[in-house]
Amino acid sequence: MSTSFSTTTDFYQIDDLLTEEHLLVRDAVRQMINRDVRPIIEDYAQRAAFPAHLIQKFAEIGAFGPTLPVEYGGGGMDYIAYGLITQEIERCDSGMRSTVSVQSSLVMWPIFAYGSEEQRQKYLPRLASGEWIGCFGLTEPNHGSNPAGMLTHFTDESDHVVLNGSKMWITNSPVADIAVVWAKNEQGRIQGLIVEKGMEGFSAPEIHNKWSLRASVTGELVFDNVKVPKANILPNVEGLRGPLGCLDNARYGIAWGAIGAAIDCYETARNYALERIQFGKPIGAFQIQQQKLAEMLTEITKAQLLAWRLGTLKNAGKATTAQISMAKRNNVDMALHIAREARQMLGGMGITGDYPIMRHMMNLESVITYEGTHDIHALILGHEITGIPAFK
Ligand code: TGC
Ligand code: FAD
Repeated sequence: MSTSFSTTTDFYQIDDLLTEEHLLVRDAVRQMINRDVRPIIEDYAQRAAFPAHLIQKFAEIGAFGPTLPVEYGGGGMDYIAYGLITQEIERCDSGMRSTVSVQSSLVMWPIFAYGSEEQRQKYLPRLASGEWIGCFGLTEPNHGSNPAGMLTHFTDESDHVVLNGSKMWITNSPVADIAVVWAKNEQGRIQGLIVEKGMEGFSAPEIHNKWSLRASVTGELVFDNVKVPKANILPNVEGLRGPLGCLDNARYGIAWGAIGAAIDCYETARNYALERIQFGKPIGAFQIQQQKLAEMLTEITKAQLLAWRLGTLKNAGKATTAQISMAKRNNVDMALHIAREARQMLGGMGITGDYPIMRHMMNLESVITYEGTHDIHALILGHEITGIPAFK
């Protein structure tokens, strides 16, 4: 049935492709976000403060480890459900989605996929319940896009190893109880270690003065002769494929999350365009503003289809790194473009904290940079297309 006036961002009826469980999960997250996060997030972002009390709320709705088995505290859900969770959270704030992405995809997932049974049992239930918060240390001050060049390393000292080096730009590091850290062994092979808060020589200073992800806490990880028990080394992976495997999951979640930010900007702009009167008419009556809205809805719809199809491939274990790169790259770029257009549609009001658009826009500058920059994802696709790696 056609309507003359559409208020939906489910323009292609993608909800019809979702199961009852997907819809229940999405609605539960949306409800919690609208009740507990939306009313406070702007204030936290303005003060550059991390709303730590929300960790418990995220745990209660099952946002930590939703795809992991129930026996470890996970949700036993599929990847579409995970995508819907990140979408609903990022609809409110990318920084809050970051907290969830890191805990689920970059801390719990590697412990599950690469860890020993003892490590799974020790860490996963506590991370799922929000008792512990984790962070993921791959990037270094001089090795961002090229993590293979990392300098952080450890030496073998019988029952433990000694870790030295530093990591930079680490989401959640100042508040984390554990850090999954990627470092080179004496043979120069990359391995993952679980470093715990309180280990001597380990510190996690906060990075200040961010104009982006202000409600998310970011820091460094510094290792000065830290003695890490060998039992804390992830036994089942070696090489860059360890951390890059985690990134596949987190990038997938971001591809969905960015749609949430785009929808929030689009809906804000649409509502404003219908209310704001200039030249005696709502600005939404002018063709150029209608064109902006038409393009936004089109791009959101395309991004939704990309994410949904990628989710079905992921559920079938068939999603490739290059497919994930395409979705992360496209959807974040799409969201950032919509945020900039929506900001303009609000005129001067668009730069204030009375509306969420400027916060989304600034947040998305980080999202388009972390988990592989926009350019690096183009190169991953270029490699796939030509067989020639341009980053070497
Ligand atoms: P390359 O030679 O291509 O590969 C090295 C080894 O890794 C394997 N591999 C993968 N394995 C699993 N999953 C993937 N996605 C994989 N991609 C590659 C590959 O088969 C090979 O294995 P092996 O066994 O033969 O050694 O690696 P390269 O050094 O040439 O680098 C390629 C490049 C540039 C694409 C890669 O380094 C890259 O993706 N760089 C971007 C770095 C990045 O994304 N950093 C993110 C840091 S974490 C973060 O930002 C968290 S923000 C979280 C938040 O707040 O939400
Ligand atoms: P660089 O690698 O120095 O890149 C600078 C520019 O050069 C970019 O435009 C890039 O695209 C371009 N470039 C680099 N190499 C090439 C090439 N071969 N060809 C063409 N162009 C190239 N990391 C973690 O490990 N854990 C985290 O939790 C985490 N959280 C983050 C949170 C925030 C808020 C931010 C901003 C970053 C976070 N990061 C984290 C780090 C993030 O992954 C890196 O910033 C990102 O990978 C880029 O690295 P870089 O900043 O060193 O930029």
